[in-house]
Amino acid sequence: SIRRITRALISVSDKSGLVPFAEALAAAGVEIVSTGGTAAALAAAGLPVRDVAELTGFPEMMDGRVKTLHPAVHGGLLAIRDSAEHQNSAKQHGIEPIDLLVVSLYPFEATIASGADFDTSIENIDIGGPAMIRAAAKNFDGVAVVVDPDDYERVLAEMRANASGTTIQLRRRLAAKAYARTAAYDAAISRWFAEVVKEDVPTWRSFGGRLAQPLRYGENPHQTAAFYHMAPSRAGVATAHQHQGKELSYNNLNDTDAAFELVAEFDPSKTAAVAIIKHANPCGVATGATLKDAYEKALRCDPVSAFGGIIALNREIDAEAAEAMTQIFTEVVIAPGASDAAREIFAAKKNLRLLTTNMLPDPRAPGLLVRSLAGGLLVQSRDDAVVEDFDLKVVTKRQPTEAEFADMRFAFKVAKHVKSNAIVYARQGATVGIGAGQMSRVDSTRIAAWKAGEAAKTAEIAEPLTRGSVVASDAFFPFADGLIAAADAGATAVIQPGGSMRDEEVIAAADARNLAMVFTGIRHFRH
Ligand code: 93A
Repeated sequence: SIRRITRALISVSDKSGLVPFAEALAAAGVEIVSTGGTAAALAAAGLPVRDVAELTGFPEMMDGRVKTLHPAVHGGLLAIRDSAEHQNSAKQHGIEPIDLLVVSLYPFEATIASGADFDTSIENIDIGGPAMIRAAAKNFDGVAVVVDPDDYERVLAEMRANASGTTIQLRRRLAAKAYARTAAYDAAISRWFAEVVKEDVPTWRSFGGRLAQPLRYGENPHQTAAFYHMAPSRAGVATAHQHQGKELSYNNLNDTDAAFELVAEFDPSKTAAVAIIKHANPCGVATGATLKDAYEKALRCDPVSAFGGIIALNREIDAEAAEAMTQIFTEVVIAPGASDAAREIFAAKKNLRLLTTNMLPDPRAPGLLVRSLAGGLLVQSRDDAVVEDFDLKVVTKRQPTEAEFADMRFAFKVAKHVKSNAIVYARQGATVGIGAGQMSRVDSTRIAAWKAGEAAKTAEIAEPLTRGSVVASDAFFPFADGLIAAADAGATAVIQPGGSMRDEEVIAAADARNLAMVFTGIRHFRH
């Protein structure tokens, strides 16, 4: 619904854009109430303004620490407009409604950035401002809250269009932004304070996490680390139950997450699937009729690397799969569940950590990924693209066979979970060669084929398993060389995003070797 603005409380440290905004409000007949410095700035510009002290009946005191912390202010912000009881209380106590709150907080972030001393930093922690912002945002149904001068024009535009009123849609958006502002503000304060008191692993972390597990160390023993849980929206490592084994380490947790996200790509009602992970990259992934079958196929891809690996499965683990997995040393096993018989088999391996989650995460679910870099955070939506949803375009003269199509989809799914540049050879629902994390695509292609050759030697197979395989590339081949290397290794079909300037050259090279190739139009970089 539309709510008319008749009274605004403006209390801003950042006074940019203040005067023209207040002028427009005054011209629309809005009464303006302000705190000391803001009121002075408005009065100096010749605008009518009421001092907040007049509203509260108290002067600003204690160096301004107490200015707006009063029922006359908070009642005016919090009273529910459509509640007779709230309106009665307001009337009884002489509380006037405030329909618009405009606050810019004490510049705490800028103060610490300037290298201010401890006492100055403390004095720049705003108390009354966040209290008002949170109150107004909670009462978004009746109050518009502005925490950023960039939003002044948006509010004025709505007021012009709605006879001095704002829409519920705008008020909700402003409320969401308001809570983001107070959260970020408190985050900055808590980060600074934790540094001052030198607390390495606080129980609550300013990004909204709660300490779940202090870790012995991080990626390396000289780094400190901890595992924090956020309000979980997906099944995964953070929601898993650990049945046995030592405490998980930082690297274990990271690898287990990579393994479980990968195996969750395979619908357990259609196929069993197993992924073996080392250093956050898969060293073998396979589907199969049973988990044991899938595990043995996955292991064959790179049995040397699989030692000490992390295994994820997409179904409840049965005894025969548990038996197969305990033949070599494994750090962690994660699955939606494990049968009693399987649990008993694992119990004999004291060091193996067994985790179950009850369910698989949905690969199509939305979500945000956050990574830190010096002085900032990179935030992106998770890669929720799933190959079954793509329109695969055949670009070669030869059409892929049904078997090639199935293996191409499988290989592309795996490639999504391999660090770039990623090349995955697959045959009969199993990876047979994986090239990860190389700076050039052609190197990944050659390394994957070379590893397949090594695996064939270990298994005493005459031919590397890349003969008659398909190959997936997480991004386009910039030149024909990578594709030619894959053809030389014995691949008969290629799946890749396409979109290179030299696509025609790459397609011609495929046609010349009778390869079938499809373009996905979707890229799966992962770093
Ligand atoms: O010290 S405070 O936390 N105590 C308060 O009651 C209070 N009310 C508003 N700081 C308070 N404010 C802040 O004062 C506002 O958030 C704003 O940043 C600043 C505006 O002060 P002035 O109008 O005097 O420049």
